[in-house]
Amino acid sequence: MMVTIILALFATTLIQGMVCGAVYDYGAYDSTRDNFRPGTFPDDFIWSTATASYQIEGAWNVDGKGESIWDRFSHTPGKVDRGDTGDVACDSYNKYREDVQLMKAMGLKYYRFSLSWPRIFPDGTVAGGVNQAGVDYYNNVIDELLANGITPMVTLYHWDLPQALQDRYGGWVNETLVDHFNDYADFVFQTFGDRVRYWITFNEPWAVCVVGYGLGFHAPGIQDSGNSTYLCGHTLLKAHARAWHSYDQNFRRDQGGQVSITLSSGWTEPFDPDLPADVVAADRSLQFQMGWFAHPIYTSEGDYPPAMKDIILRKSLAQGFQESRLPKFTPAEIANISGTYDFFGLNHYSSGIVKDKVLTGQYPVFWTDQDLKSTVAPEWPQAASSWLYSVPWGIRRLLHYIKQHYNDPDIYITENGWSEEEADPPILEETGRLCFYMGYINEVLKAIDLDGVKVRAYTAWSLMDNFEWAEGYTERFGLHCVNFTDPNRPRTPKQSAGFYKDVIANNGFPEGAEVTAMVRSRWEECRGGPGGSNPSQRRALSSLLPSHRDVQLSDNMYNMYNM
Ligand code: GBH
Repeated sequence: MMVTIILALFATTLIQGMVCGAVYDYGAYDSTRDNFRPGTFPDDFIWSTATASYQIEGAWNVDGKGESIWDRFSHTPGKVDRGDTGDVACDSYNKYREDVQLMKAMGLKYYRFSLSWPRIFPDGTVAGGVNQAGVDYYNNVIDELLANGITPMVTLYHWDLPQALQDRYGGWVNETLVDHFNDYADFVFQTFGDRVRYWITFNEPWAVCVVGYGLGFHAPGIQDSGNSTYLCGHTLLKAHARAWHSYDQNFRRDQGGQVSITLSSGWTEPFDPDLPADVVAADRSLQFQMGWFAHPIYTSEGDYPPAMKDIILRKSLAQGFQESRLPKFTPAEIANISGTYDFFGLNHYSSGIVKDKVLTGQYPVFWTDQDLKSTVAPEWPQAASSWLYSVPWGIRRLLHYIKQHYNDPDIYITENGWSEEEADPPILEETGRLCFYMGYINEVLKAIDLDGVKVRAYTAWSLMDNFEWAEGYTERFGLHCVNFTDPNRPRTPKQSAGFYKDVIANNGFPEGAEVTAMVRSRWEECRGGPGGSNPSQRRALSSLLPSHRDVQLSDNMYNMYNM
């Protein structure tokens, strides 16, 4: 182990000069990092909450709706925990009026939800015919929101592809879907655009392609990491750009709305900020999460991030491929995709710590393409979801990174949230979520006030407990609890719903407000975490590393160094 570290330190001095330009100022020693900052958000700041069609609607085969890939997937034994399905979910197909009242009670002025493509076009195509009952349903939802003073923000694709398009074309690996998506987008702009001003084409292309077409943990369940993953991303970028241009050319003038995409990214911190290789690896990790889609859309040079192009080409050739497994855009395509945004939609939840690590393998795999190992710090509290840790300052750094790298866009945080386990009786005094929202919302305020990031919206995921994809109903992200064993699916506010309501009412944390006093009184308690299990090993390793590191080492990291 010593040898590895000494070699790594030696390599550092060699490449130091070369990578300086790429080194990001992590603000690692920023004294404001862990302190609560009172203050209010800009006057027109948007407070929102979000859901997605398959996760809440139910009514999977009702009133002419077509089958989606998530219907098929959840009905396939072994794909979802306990065999849970979205057949009924929160029954929002029938209970949307009640949902709107929940939002109204919290003082929400915006709601982000998604349309089920196969509810509108049962076989995914215009030629196959429109399902009027589906159109009526969304008209009702939109009208009900507006009647209650709530502005709709609509996602066109939150993962429920018409199964017919999967069967006929193989789904997103096939570029034919660009046309079909454009037809669908055109129809919804035309049909709902008189009342909807905020559109999101795709929710999290990363998850669609990595989890759906790479790992296969999500529908359509294809396991082809490192090939289909990139083909899928290629199609989604083209489909997004095509729909954006359609809106721009055909609807923007009359409707005056905005169209963008929502990307998900964690924040990544280098394992050792003094090792340039780790700093570059942390950046590379962001490129494989966010840059993959953000670089083509949000930079003026467009195209995939250079770091991704270089490494995937190198790996592909070493594996005997004739060319890179990452598809190429033509110059015309690059120009066509660059600039297709009106804001930056961001879903952010968690952070990681990244170490540079050469990974070799005969087969193409999205993960080994990245040459890094990722871990977490022991003091980071963990949610019920295996991938979710509370690292409030991570969101501030990520927001700052987006400002610096992607043209200082208006940023709409379209999701941020925390899960607890399903429990009987349900957990309504959920300290974990309360602490998460306190910390993250306060860091967003710092990003606006101290870093000048143009954050325009904050959206809590989720309005209520819902179908958490492959985890079914075992993980709960709601501000409201939903009882899924009761046919009426009653909703009950959790403590965090009351907290969010107070934050909205005060537009943040003004001095003198009750909510501000409450946050102050619980701030220290919220910063505590469970801690790691093997402190002596960590100390031993810590002593080998720079003393000013601002995260502790987890056992996981210790193992990482030992590999
Ligand atoms: C969001 O994705 C989704 O947009 C939303 O629908 C969902 O309910 C919410 O998160 C909570 O999960 O174990 O390798 O399969 C957040 C980003 C991407 C995190 C997929 C979990 C699964 C990783 N998610 N990821 S894996």
